[in-house]
Amino acid sequence: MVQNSSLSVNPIEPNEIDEKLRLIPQDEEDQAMVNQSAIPHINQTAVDICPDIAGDGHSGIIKVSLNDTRISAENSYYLLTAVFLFVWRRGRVSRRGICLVGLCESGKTLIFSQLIYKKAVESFTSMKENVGVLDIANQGPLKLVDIPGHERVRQRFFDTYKNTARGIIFVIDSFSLNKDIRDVAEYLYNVLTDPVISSNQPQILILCNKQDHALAKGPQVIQSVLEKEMNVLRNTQTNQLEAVAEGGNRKSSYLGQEGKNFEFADVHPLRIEFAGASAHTDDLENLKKWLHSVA
Ligand SMILES: Nc1nc2c(ncn2[C@@H]2O[C@H](COP(=O)(O)OP(=O)(O)O)[C@@H](O)[C@H]2O)c(=O)[nH]1
Ligand SMILES: [Mg+2]
Repeated sequence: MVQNSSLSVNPIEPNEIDEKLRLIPQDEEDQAMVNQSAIPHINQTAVDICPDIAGDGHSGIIKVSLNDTRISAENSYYLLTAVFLFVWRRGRVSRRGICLVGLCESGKTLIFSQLIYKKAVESFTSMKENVGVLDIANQGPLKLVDIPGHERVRQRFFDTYKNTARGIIFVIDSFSLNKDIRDVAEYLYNVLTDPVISSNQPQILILCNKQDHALAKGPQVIQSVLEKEMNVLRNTQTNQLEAVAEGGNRKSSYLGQEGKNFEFADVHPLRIEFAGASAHTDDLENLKKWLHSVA
């Protein structure tokens, strides 16, 4: 159970955010990781440092004999793997953003203000993002970004912040889902098939907000309703893609597993979780637990 006290939050100016995020000790972690990785020793017999050759003035020449120079394919493989892991982990460690996305009126800004200001702040439909810092106890700060849901601007803001996303919270209005199901599924489909998201693999939480509403659907029902809608959408999108680019690499953009109905569990390697919340009653425990696990 995440204690409220373990997740303290501060509204903060954008330039202060960068200052705070710089405090994360990335280099130590990276160094530890490289030390632990399986970089093989360069075989001492393969490369000899020549002692001074009397009279020729050349010292420290690297003498390499033909038999010994071979850096084996295995060693190259280990070295490349280590470099790749180093670069990948460095990218992952430096990604400290959490993007709040979802349709207009789903409750993103109320969630943002409950987490950052610890109170409900009524907001108007915004065309600008809100940015604040969450301090997760023992795990460092996360930069929370509330991305406006308006169709005209949301892609632009998502493009700006998606590269730094360590996690994405997709907020759903659990009461009005029936009415909005098509739009919700389309937006979610776009997020999940985004090449940057597929490549960086941030953790994804589908947050079923407004659970305080008497007619709200629970997270499990929402998951199955969404899976059905995503299935329909995937068929349409796949058919369109095939029509446009015959012979193209369809698999790269295929969401889930081919030959069966769409399930969130099949969207490898993304980890997608569902949880309920009510920003209105400040019931955000599931969200705080998730933030803790992501940080
Ligand atoms: N009943 C209820 N209303 C909520 C909840 N979260 C947000 N709202 C209301 O839904 C409306 C839209 O919220 P807002 O945060 O502006 O949504 P956004 O457009 O996604 O940023 C506002 O009137 C909020 O008070 C909730 O958990 N329960
Ligand atoms: Mg808003």
